[in-house]
Amino acid sequence: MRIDVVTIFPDYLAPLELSLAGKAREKGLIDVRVHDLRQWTHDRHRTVDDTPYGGGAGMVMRPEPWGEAFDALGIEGATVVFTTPSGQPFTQAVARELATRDRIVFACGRYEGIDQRVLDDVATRAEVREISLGDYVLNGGEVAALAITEAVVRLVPGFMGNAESLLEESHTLSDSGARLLEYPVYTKPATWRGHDVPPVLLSGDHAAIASWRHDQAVRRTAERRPDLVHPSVLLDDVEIRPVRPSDAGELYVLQRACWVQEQHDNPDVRIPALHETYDDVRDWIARDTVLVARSAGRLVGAVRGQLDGEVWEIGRLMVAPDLAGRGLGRTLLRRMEELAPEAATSYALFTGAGSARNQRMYKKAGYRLRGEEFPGAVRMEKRISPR
Ligand code: JD8
Repeated sequence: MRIDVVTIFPDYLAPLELSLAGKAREKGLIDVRVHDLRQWTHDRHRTVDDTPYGGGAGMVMRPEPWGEAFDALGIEGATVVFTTPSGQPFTQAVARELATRDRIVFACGRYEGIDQRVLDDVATRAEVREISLGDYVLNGGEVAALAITEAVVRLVPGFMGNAESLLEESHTLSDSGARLLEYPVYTKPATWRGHDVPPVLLSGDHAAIASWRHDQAVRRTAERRPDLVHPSVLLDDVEIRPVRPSDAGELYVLQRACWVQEQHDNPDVRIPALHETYDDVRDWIARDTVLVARSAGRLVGAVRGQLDGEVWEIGRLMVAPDLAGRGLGRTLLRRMEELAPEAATSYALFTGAGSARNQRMYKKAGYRLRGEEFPGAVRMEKRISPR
């Protein structure tokens, strides 16, 4: 693969000499060339920018130097990547795509950007990709070109010593189609500053180690990047169905277990769920709309709904503590919202004033705080968009 980088700050790309890309160059796997755009200027000041047509702050990069640069580099058939905050988000999938190219030319802009006619002209004789490193503003395109080059080069066949390890990485699709974040890693010593390595990793039991690592990856992904995976992957063996009278016992026990944390977070609050009797539970599962979640024969979650006027009151949303953080709560909430009768115009629920994690989840689901439900508990509501 040949990579050309055009920039007014060639030293910015010096890191490509080092690290991974450096080795790839030694192996002849990639040929990286960095070019100073100013070599394609002809005035004493080697000018690459001018004032913007239509006015406004800052300067715009002139088209002529770029045009001459691309002419000189011969970009026919190449993939020309303009790194720009208005580009397509860069992802591992884009990296895999670019890694199939023979020739990539990075155009690193500065100032307010490059005259648009440069991109329009290049598009007549090469593939143009406008790619953004992320939703934040940098001062130029060099950092993005560096990062994209590293992410692409390491996917070039023959580059990674053990291609095997590429399969296990974050953002790499696993067999079940899940894109899971990495599990935590450890090395010697087994105890460091009083911190022990998780015993399972010292057990030699590879099945247990693999299961522990998967659990850790699922937990991290659900907590840090729920957007990455389809809920079904996190809950691949969970069945959600309407409650049956036979669920009452388990539900009563689960309710007690799930509200212990709530009591910890709200020590001075009298929490109704912890003061209900078994018969109370049997009464409301007979009266209300109730969904339960079961996994491996165990009741692991539940939620109820009841109509109060035009408000679909959602409550008793519970997830077995050992399965928290996998998106089951959000899935149960969404499923109960879907069961709201036509007459309902809003959803409402309440949680502990001290239950930050719950409130965060409800806010992510579109609920907004609506004052006190009772001492120590906050009410949250969400309008139902017209159906
Ligand atoms: C190229 C000029 C600076 C941007 C006025 C600040 C990528 N993820 C990313 N954030 N920022 C960039 C990026 C910024 C650039 C250029 C890329 C060329 N600037 C401009 C518009 C607002 N200044 C980027 N990839």
